[in-house]
Amino acid sequence: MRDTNRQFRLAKRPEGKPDRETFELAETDVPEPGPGEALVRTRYLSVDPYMRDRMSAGESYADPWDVGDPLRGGAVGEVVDSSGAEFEGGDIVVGNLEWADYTTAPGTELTAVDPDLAPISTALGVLGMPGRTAYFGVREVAEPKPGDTFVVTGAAGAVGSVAGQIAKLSGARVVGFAGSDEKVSFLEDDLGFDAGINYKATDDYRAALDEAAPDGVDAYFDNVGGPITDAVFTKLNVDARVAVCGQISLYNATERPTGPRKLPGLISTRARVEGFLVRDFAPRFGQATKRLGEWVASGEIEYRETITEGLENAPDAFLGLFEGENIGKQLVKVSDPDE
Ligand code: NAP
Ligand code: FER
Repeated sequence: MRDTNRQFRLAKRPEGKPDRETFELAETDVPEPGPGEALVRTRYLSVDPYMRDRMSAGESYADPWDVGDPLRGGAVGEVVDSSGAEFEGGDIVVGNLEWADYTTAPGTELTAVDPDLAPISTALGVLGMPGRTAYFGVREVAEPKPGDTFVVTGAAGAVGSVAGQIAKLSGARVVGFAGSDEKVSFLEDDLGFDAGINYKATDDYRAALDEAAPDGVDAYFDNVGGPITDAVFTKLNVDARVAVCGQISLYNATERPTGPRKLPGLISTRARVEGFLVRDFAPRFGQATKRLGEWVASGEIEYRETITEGLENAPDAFLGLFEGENIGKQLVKVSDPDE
């Protein structure tokens, strides 16, 4: 148990790309749980692309933080004081916690994690929000069929790496865009993708697709947007489905981008382009987590984590998402058991 608490706050709203100045680390007292609340010691916290949206004041699916607010997000922790909450000391829980050593939270907003089922960090990745996003985005929105060509961008990341494997299990030919040769070999050699494209090694995404997806694209799971997506749109087949999951290449843009300019093609293809939020599937989260757990246990789905050590390095872990520094789920390890 630490004597004091450390907590990251939003120091200022970023213009364009956030940097270290966006964050402020404050020392506070360890908070006291109120009635029905638990005191949770953070073990792992998740950094996610959507947090960039919360740093800006504009309208978004994600509520903006105010300057001075503690940063928050998905985290796994250990209950150290359960006064009033239905948990016991030592229980592992997942919830929306502060980027801090300790957070108090209503017991009703915490979910138990079974440490015997899988490493507890997976509750933030393959068996957590990103895994569920891949599960519903592929099965309910992109809907790959046997023999289809399925393309995913951000393919070596938390969502993309799982989405591609689920599409593969559906019998599709799977092609992934990622930002390094190391990531492409992860896709092809470890995850069983049919082809990977290192988009940083070429400007001609259309030519890369001509080679990797010679029969065109039937299902597209878009995590990044921008020029790669423009190129994929030119390869869509009749009745293709596009699942708009994320647009990370645009999250730091200071001006609203023009386009997409590839919409005329949708007339001939009658393709469906559909955005989605994982929360829309909340009533079925249990089903998704169970299925993902079975796939992980059987080895049909593999997962990777990139773990940054130390709460003080959480900003670097977050900023690294925009530079492609992570393979698989980016996490921050905040404490060890028995510390
Ligand atoms: P992630 O893919 O693990 O990390 C982000 C990755 O994006 C980086 O590793 C980087 O890989 C890639 N990237 C960064 N800048 C890029 C650029 N300019 N162009 C192309 N690729 C770029 O993150 P994640 O948590 O799995 O999220 C993936 C996407 O899904 C994000 O867009 C996120 O907002 C979205 N998402 C949506 C929902 C939903 O409910 N709709 C839920 C979760 C996540 P490279 O090395 O390949 O560049
Ligand atoms: C993301 C993570 C989560 C994201 C959106 C969400 C578009 C939203 C989830 C929800 O509210 O259901 O990176 O980017």
